[in-house]
Amino acid sequence: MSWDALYSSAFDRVRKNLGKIGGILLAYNTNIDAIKYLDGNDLERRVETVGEDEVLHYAGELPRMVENVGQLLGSILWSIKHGKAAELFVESCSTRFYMREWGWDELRMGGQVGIMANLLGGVYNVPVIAHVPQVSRLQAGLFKDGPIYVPKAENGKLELVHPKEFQADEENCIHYIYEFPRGFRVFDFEAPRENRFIGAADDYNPNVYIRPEFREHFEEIAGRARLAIISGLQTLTRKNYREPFEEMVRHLEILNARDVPVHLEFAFTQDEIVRRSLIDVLGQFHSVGLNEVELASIMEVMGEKGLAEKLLADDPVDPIAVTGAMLRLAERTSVRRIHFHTYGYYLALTDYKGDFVRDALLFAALAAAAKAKLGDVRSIDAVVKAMDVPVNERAKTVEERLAGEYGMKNGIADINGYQLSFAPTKVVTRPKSTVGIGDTISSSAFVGEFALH
Ligand code: 8BR
Ligand code: 8BR
Ligand code: GLC
Repeated sequence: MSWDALYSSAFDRVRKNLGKIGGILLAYNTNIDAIKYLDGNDLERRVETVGEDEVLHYAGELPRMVENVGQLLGSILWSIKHGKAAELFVESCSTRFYMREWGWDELRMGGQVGIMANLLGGVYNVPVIAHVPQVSRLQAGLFKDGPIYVPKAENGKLELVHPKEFQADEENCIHYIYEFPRGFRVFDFEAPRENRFIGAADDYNPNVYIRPEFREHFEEIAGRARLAIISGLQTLTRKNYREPFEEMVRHLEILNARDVPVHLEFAFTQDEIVRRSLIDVLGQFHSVGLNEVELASIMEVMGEKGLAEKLLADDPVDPIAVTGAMLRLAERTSVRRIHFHTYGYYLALTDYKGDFVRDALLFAALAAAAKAKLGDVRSIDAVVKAMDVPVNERAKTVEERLAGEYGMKNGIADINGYQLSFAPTKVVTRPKSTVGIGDTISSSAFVGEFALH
């Protein structure tokens, strides 16, 4: 069958079965994304006002966190220069005020949980229970209508209500997202690809604050879930990770005792100690989702420097190196499913077999193309419209290498008792924005797999 035919049949079958999945628990990070599409002249003027000496140093090396406006502007330049995403905590009040004054073009739902809740609940109509660290009016208003719930505890009794009905006036957790297109120019820098820098003016998500409703009523909350996705651990540091980690492991144990498969969305985790600790608990998850930078960062702390380098050497990323790294990770942790995504293709390594794994990847690629094209996916019909986006040409060489090395056919191969599934993706030439595509991919594939099985 052609890839277009496989795409179309995968979409139809996932769509038909989404109603059968049941509740999905999403924890822990939700915030408000204030998106600013950068303007080169404006940015240069701002740098000159602060003074190049205060700024340009950070374009060469990111600070650990943002403590003044010079560091903010320098970090934005770092992202542009490298074409890389970065996210830093903004501690200083005056810098938070500066970002607010600078303004935004668009307010959007942010955080892995928020983005996935709107997609799964608001678009796919699958019931979700979301952890929202702070329910401000602005935050609540960004949730789509649909079966999206947050736990509310009154007199020790738990209720599930839509965030708009939660009616609390808690704080705003705002992440300022500075987006730039490929080729964006400022001073002597030119962005090699589209991306963004994120300044988090938020005291809750970066510390993985877990609400009392979740701490006190987790058994009951877990009782409503058939699947779970955990995210938001990436901003923890060796200084603050122990307490939220302990609580997360308790949540995992409860979910595992109920046979609820849990997916970990592994975003870029700067702190090596936190990264190691995540690898240590990975075996308690059913599944993990990551990109090439994240996989390389894991190989590095596992002592696989050679593999880590290979993962970052080529474009498109060498699929044989990816498979080798996924096998190492699966053998080390016993996690049952590893979903890798990169620009142009996805791979999944599972300790179980079936076409449904590949078909869920194809469904996810359609959702990602819709997200890249539109910024916000409003309905499942917008997803099917992404069928028009052509399958990435460069994925052909990737497919040929997988066929040569592992005898892959129709995107499926057997390796050392595992199944390797492949999907060539649809890449949108001029994406509206880049934030949240990874979350769309991982949640659609994970949930799609259970819709099909
Ligand atoms: P993409 O650029 O493909 O989105 O990959 C994720 C990136 O996260 C990595 O390349 C890495 O640059 C980046 N990253 C993040 Br997010 N936060 C970072 C930080 N504080 N320091 C360095 N890199 C960071
Ligand atoms: P991360 O931020 O976790 O790297 O996720 C981004 C993913 O989005 C990439 O792995 C890539 O598969 C996908 N993606 C990007 Br970036 N740009 C895209 C585009 N223009 N069209 C479709 N998918 C895209
Ligand atoms: C991180 C950021 C958040 C953004 C999300 C997108 O969680 O903190 O602002 O919306 O990534 O994936």
